[in-house]
Formats: sequence, structure tokens, C-alpha cells
Amino acid sequence: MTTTCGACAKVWVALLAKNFLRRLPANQVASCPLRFAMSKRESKSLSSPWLLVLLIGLSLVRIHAESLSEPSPEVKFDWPSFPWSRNKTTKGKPSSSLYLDMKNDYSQMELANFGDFDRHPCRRVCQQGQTQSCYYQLVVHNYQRLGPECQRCQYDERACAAEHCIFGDGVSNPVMAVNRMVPGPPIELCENDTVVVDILNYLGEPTSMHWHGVGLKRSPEMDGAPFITQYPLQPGEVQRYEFQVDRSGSLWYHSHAGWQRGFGVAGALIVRQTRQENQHAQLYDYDLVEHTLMVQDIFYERNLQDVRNILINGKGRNHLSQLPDNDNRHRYERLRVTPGYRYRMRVILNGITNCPVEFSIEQHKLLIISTDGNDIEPVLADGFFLTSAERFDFVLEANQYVKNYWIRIRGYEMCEGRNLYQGAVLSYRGSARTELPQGSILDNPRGRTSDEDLVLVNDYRYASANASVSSTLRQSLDKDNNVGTVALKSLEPVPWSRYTKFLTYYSSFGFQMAQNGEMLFQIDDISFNLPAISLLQGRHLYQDDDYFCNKSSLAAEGRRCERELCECVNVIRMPAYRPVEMVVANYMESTHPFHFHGYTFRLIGQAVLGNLNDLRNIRELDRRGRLARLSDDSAAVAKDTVQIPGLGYIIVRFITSNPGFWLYHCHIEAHAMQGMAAVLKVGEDHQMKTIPARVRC
Ligand SMILES: [Cu+2]
Repeated sequence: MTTTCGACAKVWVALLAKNFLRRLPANQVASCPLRFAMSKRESKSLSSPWLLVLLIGLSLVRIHAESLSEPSPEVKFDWPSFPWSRNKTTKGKPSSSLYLDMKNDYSQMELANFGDFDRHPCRRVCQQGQTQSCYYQLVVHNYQRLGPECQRCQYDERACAAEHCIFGDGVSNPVMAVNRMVPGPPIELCENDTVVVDILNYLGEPTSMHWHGVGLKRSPEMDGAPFITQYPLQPGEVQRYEFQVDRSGSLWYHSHAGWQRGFGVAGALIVRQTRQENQHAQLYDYDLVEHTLMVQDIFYERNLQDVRNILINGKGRNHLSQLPDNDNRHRYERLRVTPGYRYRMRVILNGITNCPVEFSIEQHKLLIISTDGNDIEPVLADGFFLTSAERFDFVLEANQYVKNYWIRIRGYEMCEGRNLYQGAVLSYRGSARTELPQGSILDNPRGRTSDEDLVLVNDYRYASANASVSSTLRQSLDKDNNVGTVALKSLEPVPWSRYTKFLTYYSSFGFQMAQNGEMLFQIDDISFNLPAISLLQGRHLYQDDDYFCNKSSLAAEGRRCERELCECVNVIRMPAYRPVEMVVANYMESTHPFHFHGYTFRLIGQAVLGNLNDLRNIRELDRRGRLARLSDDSAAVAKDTVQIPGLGYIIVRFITSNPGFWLYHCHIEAHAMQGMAAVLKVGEDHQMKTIPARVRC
């Protein structure tokens, strides 16, 4: 008995410590860790140390009670020490050079050790002058949704974590996991931390990792684009990525090889600021990693273009099962909140197919404060749209009756065709812990008749298709035929003035049919082929003109790419350190998420253009002032991914201050892989960083 109680006490203490870490309030600046865990009411009432002791005692009793009913989570505390364990190597103080101990030492890499980073020393309240080097190991490997690990999990949800079961939507399917998780474990950092990540490729195919939203000015070779900034990482190899995150926000990591992102190789990369630097710090009480939602459309088996479901943090209702929403064989993600508090929440769409989604929470307003990791003037809305790779952060105030509410995802475009939607649960403390909200996820999933009273941010459905939509916000957004994104306002002023002269580039997204009937996607009427030499590493080995093409060089050769099929290594050259503007037209009726690496840009135009498929006409329209732009000094929203409306255009601006080769592509996986990609070569070879040869283990 004594031994058992001793073990319990250890678990209690571990759990209590974990609770402290999990509840770091955003406005917490004090050094006393106990204050982390106290609510406002608790901290007011705790004037005596005896009360503090009582509180800890009560917590232990409560946690003990919970541990009896939910035994599985403690298992992770029985694992061998992680290499980054505070107790083992740093005596309670995170070391800035901790990762150095691990250099070229992979002897401790046992699969049993890999999991999430709940206890990572870089998971902390950010304080001025306390940046760290943060070491992580990510094993990328084949796995199975509802695989052989899921012995008990199928019948008892509490067993899933201990079994490392990925239940998903309850349909057995191959996945590619990161540390036995889909999505992969979130990485939490403070601005200006240095990240060191060893990627272990345990797949049967090459991989690479892209850090979406990180600028990588000092380390362009860490961008993870195969054959652009690195050679792919072969099966069985380890590659170390090392870079500084000189910015904050909701970023993410994902494989940039093949369809791996669609199979699950992706996770959140959350970079926080100090309270002094955080311009939205007053707007919320808590910023918890478990309130990060990664949404993903999935396919079954290897039928890669047939979208079959949408999952939220890898969980959701199985649409094939015909089971009602409230059947306990569904696994819904559950977000816990305490009444009276305000929570920062983050949503990331790891979209694979053309499946933009609408996000909302039953009976709650969302105060939207950031997109793609860039702070915006807050907008109070009923929901927002996300296209693949976009992120939105919002503040949720837990100000409704204590019960469970649906968090709702509704799919559009291809997902609309399959009537796909998904739910998670917003669960107020004090409500039934395992119950689902009453009613179905979407009261009327497809037949909602009126959007009139809804404020939906980032609405990709442009005005001409939805002229009846008439919310106040949308009326203001639809001025000049704009869609939602361009109306958002950055908190940071633009880094140029009204007198700045921009170099303007015109570019297009379109498609062409190959002779064999295959639909090839294109940028500038060119289907992209991967080069045989990685461009950044091998740039001294070839003559650009012999190796690259672009619309100008092909035109000079007499090629008519708007009529004949052009396929090559499309490289668009830009001078370094210049203000640049890109006007990107979409010749297709369907929308495309536009993204390029290495930069955050400002969105200054986004509208419907009509049925045009020749850049000469678009340039002429622009010359005549027909392409609406925000005024030069307006606080245009900063983004790294944005939707190009069907038969529409976007205009983005940025300073080419990051020389290198940067991939420019549609973020729909099928489109990019079938040619809708190009490379921006920014600067000349001598302006780019010298890339050292890599040593791999
Ligand atoms: Cu596309």
C-alpha cells in the first residue's frame, strides 16, 4: 500500500507540474510558478500560505480522483528521460547550449522516447533577453490510422494515448506520422529562439521539412524545398535543421516532399512574444497549446485526389459509418475552457485538395487578431474562411452558459461536393466531461439560407457570386469587388512610403491539357519541372540561361506557351533589395491558394477580373487603372498565403531583402505536383549565402 501511495504521489506531483505548464496565462509575468495555475478568483482569495497548502492538497485529491478514472496519460511520465530533460542535464535551468551535447550523438534515439514536447524547456513564458537554443527530434515514419496499436482505444478513448493509437475517424488507413502523432507534436518557442531539429527519415521514401512562415534570412538552405534549397533526405538518414525564428506567430512545419503532408507530416510551430512586445496581450487571459487546431482534409488508402473527410487535430466523425453524432465511437477533439476567461486559439489548415473551410463556434463570437502569424486590427466575427496553409488566431470569451458547444468546420469546393464537414467540442468546465453538444454539428449543413447577419472574415466567395450577402463588413469588403482578405488591416505599418516605386511583375495561374489527356497546372503558362541539381547548392555549376526558362526566355525562342505545352524549370529573376509588386491572375474558375517561400508579403489588391487568359490584356487593364489597389500607405495585411479568387487576381508587395531561390506555388498539393509552381530567384549568385556541404548521418 505504501509503495502504491508513493508512486501515486510522484504521479500527482508530475501531473501538478504539468498542469502548471499547461495553464500559462498570457498576461503572466511574475516569477512565481504557482501563480501560473491560479485563476483570478483563486489568486485574490489566497492570502495565506496555509490556504496555499490547502489548495495543493485539494488539487492532489482531485487529480488523484481523475487519475483513477483516467489512468492512461500518466504513462508518459514513466518513459526514460528525454535528452532535453531538465532534471537530468540542466538541474532545473534550461541550458542555452543543451542541444550541443546531442550533436552527432544519436545513441539515445529510441523510438520509445519520441512523443510530444509537453515538458520541453523551451515551452515557457517568454521574457525579454531570455532567448534559448531549442532542440527537437522528429521521427517521420509510416503508421496506420486505427492500426494494430489501437487494441483498447477502439472501445475506450482514454486508452488511445497510452497505446499511441491514431484513431482518426475510425477508418483504418495508412498515414505518415511524426513521433507517432498525426498531426505531429506542436513546437512552442519564443521569438528569436534558435531551433535545432533533427529529422529522422524512417519512411520508405525521401522527405524534407519546410518551416512555413519562417523567413530564414540567415539560413536559406533550411527552407526544405527539395531540389530548390536542399537535396531530399533519403530513407534512414538524419538531417539537422537549424535556424533562428526572428518573428512570432502561428507558423507550422510540414513535409515538402510528395504527398507526405497529406498523409500527416505536419505540425504547429507556435512562436510567442514577451508580454511587452505582444500588442494583443490585453485581449486574452490564456494562450494554451491545446487550443491549437490543425484542420486537414484526408483521403482514404492512396486515392490521393478523392477527398473523403476533414479532421480536426486528427479526429472527427466518420461520415461513412452512418452513426449519429452522439455515438461514442466518434472521436472528437475537445477544447476545455473555464467560464469567464478569454482564450487565444489558433487554427491552421493543412489543406491538401481544393477544400477551403469555414470555421465557427456555436453561439460564440470570435475576435480575430492575427492571420498567418501577423497581427491585425481585431475584427469581431461569426467565423472565418481558411484556404490551404492559411492560419487565423482569434480570442474566444467563455461567456455563454456552462455546457458543451460545437466547433464547426464546413468544407467548400471539392469538400462541398462530398458534403464534408467536421466538429470538435468546446467544453466549459462544469459541464458533463464526456458528453457531446446537443444537436448536430451543422444544424443545416448545406441548406443554410441566409448569411445576411453573419460576419465572415476572409470570405473567398467573391461578390459577383454572392451579391446577396450583405453584412456590414462584407459591404465594406466588397467595395471595388474585393473579397475579404484585403480588407484586414495590419498592426504594423508598411515598410515603404507613398513615393516608393515598385518593380511590377505579372504572373498567372492556369492549366493546359497534355496530349495524353492529362490536365497540367501552370504558372505563366509553364508547367514546372524539378531541376536535377538543387538550385541553391549547385548554382555555380550551371549557366542560368541554359538551365532555366521563364515566359520571357521562351517567348524569345518563339515558343507560344499559351497554345503549346511548355514544361521546364521556370525561374523568375528579381533583383535583391528592391520594392517589388506581383500581380497574379487566375485564369481558372476555381480558386488557388498562392504562396511563396522566404517572405511575408502585403496584400494590396484582390478582386474578380473576369474571363481573361492573357497577361498582356491584364497588364493593359492595370495600365488603365482597372486593377484596384489599396492606397500606397494603407496598413495592408501581411500574409504568406492568400486565396486568388476564381477568374480574379491578387496584388502583393514586398521588399526583396532575402536573396536566394524561393519556391512559388499553389498550396493545393495536386496542383503544385502537376506543375503549378515556379521559383523566384532573388538576387545574383554572389549575393546569396555560401552554403556549406552537409554532413549526414
Ligand atoms: Cu491550385
